[in-house]
Amino acid sequence: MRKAFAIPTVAIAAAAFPLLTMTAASAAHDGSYQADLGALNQSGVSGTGMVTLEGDQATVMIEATGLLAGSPHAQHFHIGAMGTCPTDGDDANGDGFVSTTEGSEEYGAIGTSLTTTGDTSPDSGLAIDRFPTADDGTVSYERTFSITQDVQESFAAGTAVLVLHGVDKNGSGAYDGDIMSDLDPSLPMEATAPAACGPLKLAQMGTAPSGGAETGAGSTSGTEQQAAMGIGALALTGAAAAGAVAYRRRQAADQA
Ligand SMILES: [Cu+2]
Repeated sequence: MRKAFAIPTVAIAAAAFPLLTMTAASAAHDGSYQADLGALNQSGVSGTGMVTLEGDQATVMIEATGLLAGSPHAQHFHIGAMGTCPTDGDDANGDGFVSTTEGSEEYGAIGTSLTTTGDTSPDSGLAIDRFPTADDGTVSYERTFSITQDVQESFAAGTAVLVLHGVDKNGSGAYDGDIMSDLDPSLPMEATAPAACGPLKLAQMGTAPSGGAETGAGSTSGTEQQAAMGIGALALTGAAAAGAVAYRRRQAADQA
């Protein structure tokens, strides 16, 4: 007869855990991420990227200085590799540039094109008419849009990297030179080579900072929900166990 009581307990757990799993999955990447941009190709660029994720919505803020003024600077989330940035020493073919391709082993492929308007897919990776032009050598970018599943997963895995492109390596004041781009042979390498790079690291979990104690990362509605459901499931399991004990006592009393 004890087995009869085990069944409801299992049923309760089965009912509760799919919901727990769903909650965890949907919130896995939610939070605020920060990238401290480091210069590549001796660009002298510095800056910061902030990304807040909530579901498929991303709010992206970029502040950067030291860029070639008046020229477009492609900017992307790169995803799916090591989540790190190359150094100028990663110039594999020795042409004097760390190209976008040479850096991809570290930061991966384009996952999102951080355009000012319109499409944000990798297809817009070199849509130079829709990227910031750094009119005074600075970029101040903010936009909210939806991101794809693979990008969400890369953030959750800690492998999303912010990369800004376009570097005036020969100091001519424009994108030029004899070395052509690895991405588009009709463009100078200077137009597409990475100028700055920063891994996007989780700075704060969730989207509603409320001063969590132990982690210092605030609490999230998802976490609270999980905790509440966890307690509920335990309480139900406890009730079932207590019921089983009571039943056995009754049974023992009957037999006595
Ligand atoms: Cu890029």
